[in-house]
Amino acid sequence: MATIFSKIIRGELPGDIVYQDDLVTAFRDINPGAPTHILIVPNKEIPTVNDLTNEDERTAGRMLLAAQKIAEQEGIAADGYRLIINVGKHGRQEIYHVHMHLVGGRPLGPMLCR
Ligand code: DGP
Repeated sequence: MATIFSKIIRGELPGDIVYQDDLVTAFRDINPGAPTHILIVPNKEIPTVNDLTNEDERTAGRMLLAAQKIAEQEGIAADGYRLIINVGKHGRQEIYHVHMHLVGGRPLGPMLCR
């Protein structure tokens, strides 16, 4: 079964896509936690960071380079932003298709609630 994110990537479900290349796609989060909240997702379905292999090295690197480009595109690069990847149960990962959150557009609070 394809993930929701695969369906957005393939255009089978609506998504506000802001960036796409041969390895990754980025679209706005449906439930934004900041003025800019974008998900950067490998085009290949990989459930969690734990499932990455050496073959995915270029894809993993591309996620960061896409984040850099999108932050520039969104006008938030100079002020800064946060990149987050949730992994598994303790990481409160909801969608089991690797994704990196790019959040910014305002000063963000502390990284973790203690
Ligand atoms: P995580 O907890 O890291 O797995 O975050 C999943 C994020 O995915 C969450 O912030 C909400 C977002 N999301 C869930 N379903 C959809 C959807 O159908 N479309 C979009 N654009 N985002 C979604």
